[in-house]
Amino acid sequence: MRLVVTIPTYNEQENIAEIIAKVLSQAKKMPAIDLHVLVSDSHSSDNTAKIVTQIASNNPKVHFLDVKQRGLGTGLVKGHRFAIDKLKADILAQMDGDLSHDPSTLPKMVAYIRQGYDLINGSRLMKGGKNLLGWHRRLFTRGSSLYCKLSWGTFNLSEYTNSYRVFTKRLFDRINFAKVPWKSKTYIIQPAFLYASIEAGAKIKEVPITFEDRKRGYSKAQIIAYTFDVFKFGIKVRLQRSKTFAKFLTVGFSSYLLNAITLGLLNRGQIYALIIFPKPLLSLIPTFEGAPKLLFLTIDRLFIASIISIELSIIFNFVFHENWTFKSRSHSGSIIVRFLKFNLTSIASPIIQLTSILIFARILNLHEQAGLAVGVIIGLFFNYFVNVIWIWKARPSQPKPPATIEVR
Ligand SMILES: Nc1nc2c(ncn2[C@@H]2O[C@H](COP(=O)(O)OP(=O)(O)O)[C@@H](O)[C@H]2O)c(=O)[nH]1
Ligand SMILES: [Mg+2]
Repeated sequence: MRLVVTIPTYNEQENIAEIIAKVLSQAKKMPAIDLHVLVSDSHSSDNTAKIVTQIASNNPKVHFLDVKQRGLGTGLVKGHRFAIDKLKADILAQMDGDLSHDPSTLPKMVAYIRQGYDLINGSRLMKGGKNLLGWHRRLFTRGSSLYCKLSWGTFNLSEYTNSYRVFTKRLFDRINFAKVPWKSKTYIIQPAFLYASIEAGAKIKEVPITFEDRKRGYSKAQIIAYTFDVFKFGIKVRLQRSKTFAKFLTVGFSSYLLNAITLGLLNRGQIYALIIFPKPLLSLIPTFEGAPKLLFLTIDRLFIASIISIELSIIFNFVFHENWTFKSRSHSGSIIVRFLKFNLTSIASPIIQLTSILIFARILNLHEQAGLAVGVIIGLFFNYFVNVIWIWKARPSQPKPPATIEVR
């Protein structure tokens, strides 16, 4: 059985020789496996190509492919394609070329493939896993994993944005790449490939891994653009998966606008930066400095304005969910009870929003509107799940009519 480990590279001249040697040294732990390494390079401007072709010319187990264009997705997808078509791989693996992934985990991952799994996902977030990056990168990893979990509805997977994976040729051939944004310049291929594997019905196993920060060279990750792509991808998945969620998002977004406009008018007399009134509508309520304090809360204009605008958006949400979003779901019991339940579950969302507004404004010294926007997104997912589980439940499924017999 042939295993090809694809290492995508862009300017890894300081690391590439060492990682190739370390991967090859795993061969003795996998006697039944014919281990090859493929470096899939995006036309590096440093000496990566030169170093690898040199190694490859002395070692038939090492291969080099120049995919010409930039992009991690391009490097990975074209690399795996080459591994299947030209190198006749049965098992495909991928790991970073900067020694962040430890090759000594490979034999364990391959063993799971041989037990019948289709995809082994290296996870920094499960028990035993470690992520040794700086705090903002750790925040990205955790945040995007939580977001993917919620937006895809995949609660059995812990990690989404890591690249260390092993999978079968059979799985790769079943993936519909028309639906995978693999030509993107960000690393969206990582969650997107995982999602495509789930869609293809893959049997997935996660194994804990330690992610070391690179010691040499530089990171090519563009975290802001990547975050944006992860967000977009989650929305796309949801829209595909459920029209109800699309309606829920529309109502949520409209109620966010209502919330933001109300907050702006009450607190500043503005809609975002647009000045509407010379004074805030709540100008009689003092701002932070002159406001009364209650335990750890300051009852100032921002606080009162937030409460009013949030409450207004709850009512707006309920009216639209009742009559539009969840119209076709079960409406058993009285509307009053549903409204009370909705208010009760809605408490979590404003608490999340208020906490977010206050953290942004008071601790991070950022604009309260940014805090509201972040709070709304987190609150939204929370609310959706509580709504469909508790308030507007699925209708009990109708027994299927017996299959009709075709008469010619
Ligand atoms: N083929 C290819 N590989 C890339 C590209 N960008 C990054 N990589 C590789 O992807 C792996 C992870 O990239 P890195 O910059 O370390 O990102 P980080 O680990 O998320 O900070 C490394 O092996 C990079 O050389 C690219 O445009 N093309
Ligand atoms: Mg790296």
